[in-house]
Amino acid sequence: LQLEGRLREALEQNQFSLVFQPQLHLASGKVQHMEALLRWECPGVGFIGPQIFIPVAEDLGLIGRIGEWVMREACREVGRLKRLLAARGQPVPRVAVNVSAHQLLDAKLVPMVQSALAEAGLGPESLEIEITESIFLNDAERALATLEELRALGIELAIDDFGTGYSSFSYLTQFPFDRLKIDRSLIMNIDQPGKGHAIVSAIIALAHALGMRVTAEGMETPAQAHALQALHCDDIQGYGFSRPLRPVALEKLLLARPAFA
Ligand code: G
Ligand code: G
Ligand code: MN
Ligand code: NA
Repeated sequence: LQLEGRLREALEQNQFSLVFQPQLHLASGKVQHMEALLRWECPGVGFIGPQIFIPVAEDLGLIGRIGEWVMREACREVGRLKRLLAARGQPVPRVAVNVSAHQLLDAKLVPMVQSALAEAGLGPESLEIEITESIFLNDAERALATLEELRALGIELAIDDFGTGYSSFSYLTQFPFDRLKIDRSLIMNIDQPGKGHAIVSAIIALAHALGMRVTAEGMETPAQAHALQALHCDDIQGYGFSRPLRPVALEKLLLARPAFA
């Protein structure tokens, strides 16, 4: 496959970049979190989505190096923002970084994350790690040990895409998550009366009862935002609040809309 050869060159040739999607904290109206999302601009092809190239990178054994680049770049950018916002007396939002199954089973992950934070001048309170449920199908015990190590450092953990394919309620009691992210497919129908609303309502209540905060993904309309607010969802992420942003645009949004102020 041609994609494979291209992917091998992508890191050396600086073809990766990050965008950041802010999440709106409903109770305060502030941005307290944002998700870092990887972008690959392949010369002569254009942007290729992570849902296409991440699985290829995993198969090629490249995900460790790509994941490390993402972690260091996300921390570096947030460190820069932290200093900029501090000059205005504003705290920096926490950045959520997606970590794949392969990374979680790599013994070098924890020291790598620690050094990424230290080099960026950030504490663990600036980082959240997002993982999808499917990772636990591989080696649940090792995954759990790594997650507990990260959490002991003060890094928050989020379970991503909740409500899709591999959902299992047992993960919620077995693993130490601070946050549950409800998948976009469930948020789409939340403003319609009926089953869609009932399911999201029940997931939010369950997450809160288990001591987790909740982010709704893929909020696109004001009606969805209002429905989520009525259900006491904590944060919302979606095009209806903000698209993923380049660092310059993110900086502008955060300066105009002080977090926690
Ligand atoms: O940004 P976009 O909506 O195209 O992302 C599609 C999928 O790719 C999402 O499931 C997202 O979690 C995943 N993704 C985006 N960036 C990263 C990354 O840096 N690492 C990993 N492992 N997955 C990512
Ligand atoms: O699986 P994960 O949650 O990491 O996926 C995040 C992906 O969802 C990103 O690729 C982002 O671009 C996309 N996304 C974020 N908000 C919306 C939205 O409101 N609508 C749609 N269709 N996609 C969204
Ligand atoms: Mn995610
Ligand atoms: Na998701």
